[in-house]
Amino acid sequence: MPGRYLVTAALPYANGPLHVGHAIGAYIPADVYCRFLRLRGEDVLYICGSDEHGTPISVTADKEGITPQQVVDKYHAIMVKSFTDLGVKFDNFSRTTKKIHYKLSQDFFLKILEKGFIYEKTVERPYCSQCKRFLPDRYVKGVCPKCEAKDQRGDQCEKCGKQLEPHELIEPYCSICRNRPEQKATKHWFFKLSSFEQPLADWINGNSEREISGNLPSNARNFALGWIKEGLQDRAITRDISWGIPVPLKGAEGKVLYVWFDAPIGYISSTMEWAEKQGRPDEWKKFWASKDSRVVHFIGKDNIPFHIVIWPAVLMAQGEFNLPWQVASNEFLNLEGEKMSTSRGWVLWLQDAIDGLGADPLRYYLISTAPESHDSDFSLSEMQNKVNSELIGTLGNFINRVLTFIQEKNGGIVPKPGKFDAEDEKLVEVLKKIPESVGNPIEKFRMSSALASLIGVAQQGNIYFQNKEPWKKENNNTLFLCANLARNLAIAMAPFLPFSAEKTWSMLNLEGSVHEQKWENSGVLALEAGHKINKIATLYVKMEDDKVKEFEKKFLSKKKTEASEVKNMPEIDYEEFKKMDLRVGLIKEVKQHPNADKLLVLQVDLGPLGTRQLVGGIRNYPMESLPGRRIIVIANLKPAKIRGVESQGMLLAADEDGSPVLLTTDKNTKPGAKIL
Ligand code: B3M
Ligand code: ZN
Repeated sequence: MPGRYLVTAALPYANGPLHVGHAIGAYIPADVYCRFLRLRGEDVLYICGSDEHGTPISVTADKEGITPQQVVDKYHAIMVKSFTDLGVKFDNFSRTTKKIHYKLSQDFFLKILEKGFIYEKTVERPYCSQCKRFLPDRYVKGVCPKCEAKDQRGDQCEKCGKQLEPHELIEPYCSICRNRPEQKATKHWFFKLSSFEQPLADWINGNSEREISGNLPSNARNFALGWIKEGLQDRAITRDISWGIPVPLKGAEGKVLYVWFDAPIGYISSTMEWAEKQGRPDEWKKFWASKDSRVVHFIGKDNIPFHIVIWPAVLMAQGEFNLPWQVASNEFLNLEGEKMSTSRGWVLWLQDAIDGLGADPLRYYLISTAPESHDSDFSLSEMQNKVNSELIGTLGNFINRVLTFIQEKNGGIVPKPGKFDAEDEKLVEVLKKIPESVGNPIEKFRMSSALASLIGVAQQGNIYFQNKEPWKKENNNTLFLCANLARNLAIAMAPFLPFSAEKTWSMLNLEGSVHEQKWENSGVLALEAGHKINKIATLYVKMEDDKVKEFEKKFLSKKKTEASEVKNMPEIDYEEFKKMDLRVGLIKEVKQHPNADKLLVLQVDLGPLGTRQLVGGIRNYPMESLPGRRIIVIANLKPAKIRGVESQGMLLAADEDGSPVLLTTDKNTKPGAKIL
């Protein structure tokens, strides 16, 4: 009987484009897994969606000067395009801002509350008196209490992975205005995580009655068991921000569910949405509420705490849905030997990589270097080598060489074989073993070994073809077997290289789609004598040096160039500097720029110089927080029109990762005071 699998990949935050690390962290391996399971005839759903709540979204909205809704609409669309172009094929890609998700998340909350695992408590939380708001999660930064790394966000330390509550940070500061927050009382709802230490340990060790899970990867298992050993603390699952799912209770106005409470519920609500789209609204139950279904999550290692501790505990508390059967947790992908960092700009964006390097070659390289058991590295020159020698030189070469030969020397007809000799038999053995040699590692979530096996088979094919030298004397057996091997490779390629597998299938002039075949049939001799193949097309384009250089210059060396620009900055002498008239200004009034979302129009008191109108790109500051602040102004800059509004000078701000931070004075200096 076929199995049933509900496969998910972490819901990406819709607050920026995806980079290649995201792609290989979850989406590609889950896609390989699902395509493989489907070929094997299993009942499988690949479910995902964008994660559209929480401070990751609202902080981005503040930064870009647009609304959170505009942020998620923009990046949801960008992500969908990248997934489509990369051949990552979901059965449903939902959004956590959908009604169905709001309802399910609120139902989860109420059910767990009713079961006594959620309670209310008034606690002190960081509050910024300057921005006039509480500072949950990413609104506050400081030193990690565990590893002492600086500038860590209030939700999780990037360095050691520790889950944090904002008030635990040492030397906290407001991530928007850098003010030191005060502590202010506020009411929140807490999830009794502490009640689940034993059930979680049992589940992780595979001793739980409710689920099988002895096969969690060791990185995930060790982290979770270590955390449980330290003792699990109850956690607030509500927040004081306006962007999110409202807490469905009287007296909870202005509070929303914590994004990490609602996001994993998105796996279920997205499945429900899928079922509705099928016109069979109850169909989701066979995946989530049936003993014979396996829930498999694919995630990056930073999401381990949530998927192996908090999410299963929430599911246990709720009680109606399957626990994860497997949580395939990938390590990180570095870029050219350095840790990727969106804020520092050291990333390779997925869309740039797909457009510049091609979807299948990119999938090939990423899978072959997948960070499955340790961090790995994306290196463009390594990609060039691997793509040219393995993907093209071995796999592509076998298929193209064999099919071109049949086309040119045998009129495109697969010949009738005679009796096989020992070498023929050896190749038949290799061919018969494809379903296991490539399939078994996929089942064990070892996608890179599976891909290496596939290349190994193509390599055997090349050696055989070369030894047989069918160009010297006619050899029907060789052409027959190689044509069959090409067909079987197309099926075995399909999970990894969906586009070129389909292309191979159509060159072979076979019916239907390669993605609708049976995996076992990659191990049989199914192509019959007399079959006529199609015209040959090139499967892959070689990665030539000049193209690679161009790509590297455009997308990778930018940061290096920026660094060298700093080094080569020209010096100026004091006389030149003295020409600048810098003054202290006092902000009187602030208005939105009529023609530009990201700009503000300020009336600034410069004392003896009078009131000046300035246009500034500081939309990341809440408007109401600005009047009364002191800023530094270049007072003798020639007035200029900025998007139709005159600016009579310029305010100074520091550039923190693209987000301006205002320069101000140490004391309440009088307006117009000169900067010495
Ligand atoms: N959005 C974090 C991330 O994108 C988060 C995952 C949610 S999975 C339920 O890494
Ligand atoms: Zn602040």
